[in-house]
Amino acid sequence: MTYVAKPKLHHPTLPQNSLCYTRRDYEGKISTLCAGCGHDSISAAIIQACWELAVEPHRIAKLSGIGCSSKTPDYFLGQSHGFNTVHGRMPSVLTGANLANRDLLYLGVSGDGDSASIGIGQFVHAIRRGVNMVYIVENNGVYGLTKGQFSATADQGSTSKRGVVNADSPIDMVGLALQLGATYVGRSFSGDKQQLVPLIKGAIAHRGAAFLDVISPCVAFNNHAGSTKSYEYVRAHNDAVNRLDVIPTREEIAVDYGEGELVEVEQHDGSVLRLRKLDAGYDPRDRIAAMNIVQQRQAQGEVVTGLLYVDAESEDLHAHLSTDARPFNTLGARELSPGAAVLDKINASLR
Ligand SMILES: Cc1ncc(C[n+]2csc(CCOP(=O)(O)OP(=O)(O)O)c2C)c(N)n1
Ligand code: SF4
Ligand SMILES: [Mg+2]
Repeated sequence: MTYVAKPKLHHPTLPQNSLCYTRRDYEGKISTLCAGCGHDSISAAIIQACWELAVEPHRIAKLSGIGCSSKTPDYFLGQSHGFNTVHGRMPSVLTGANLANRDLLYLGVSGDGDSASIGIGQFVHAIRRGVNMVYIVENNGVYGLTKGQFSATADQGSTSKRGVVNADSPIDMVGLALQLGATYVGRSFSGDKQQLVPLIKGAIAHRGAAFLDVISPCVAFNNHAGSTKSYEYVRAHNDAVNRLDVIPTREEIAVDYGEGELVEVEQHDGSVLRLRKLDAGYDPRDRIAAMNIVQQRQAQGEVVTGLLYVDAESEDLHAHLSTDARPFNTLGARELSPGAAVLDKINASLR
């Protein structure tokens, strides 16, 4: 329970990262989610990724909406900045925070209800504007918090726990993100930490809108036969196109792979995304091909996972708007409020 505080004492032999922090330093409160909920595994993957990258916790801002998924930021990165918005409104609050201070790493955590139903208008504009962020949708196909109604990502023909058939067409968040211009797009499964942790690390290193659709089974309302978001269904239909390693700098590359099995993409910060191909013909630098394969495999009932698309030349909203690089909290009163004369000049220039 959240009122049970975690002990602060660390065992002295716990492994530490380059900042001398243990994984415990990236944890949050004790989770109140149902035992076995996929969302808890995603929280564990976020903790692992931030610990491995040795991100300073005070450099991260985690934002969410409303839902079981949106509660999870309470359970990780307890020493980071946090903002729990109104249902579906996380993207605009994140966009504003990012514009005010580009020095933080923005982590948006949401659910399929939060982002594909009530918040879809917010989601699409944050993605198409290229806000520099890691946007994770913890996708279980239902509104878990309000007791399991179908969400907009539930597959047509899938059944609820009580046997009701979903007649509506699903929204595919990955297809949407690709179409909207996201520059880093991945899909993963909460039960595959080996795949998910590097995808999150790559997204953190990426400059621009990085989107991750993570299938995350709801054990209370959507883990039965007939659901396409259950542990069993996703394990049986998981079609990974590649496996990702994130190498912090080019020098550190040590592993040997056979020729033709690798794609390497260098990101702005010098980190290298090293992709081992599982699908020989798949090139994650081709947006149209990514859109095609996602649609084709989906029609066959498969769940395509991995790093589906990356644009190494990506730009973010600040570059589009040519904003001042200085965070607002470093500016003085005169710069933030330059007075009526300056405002008159701006107005005159627009007449
Ligand atoms: C404005 C508003 N409308 C409706 C609700 C009720 N509500 C709370 S959470 C939720 C859906 C959450 O679903 P999802 O984002 O998929 O999260 P999950 O619980 O499945 O992780 C709804 C409809 C609300 N809190 N606020
Ligand atoms: S209701 Fe579903 S989504 Fe919510 S905590 Fe329980 S298993 Fe997770
Ligand atoms: Mg949901």
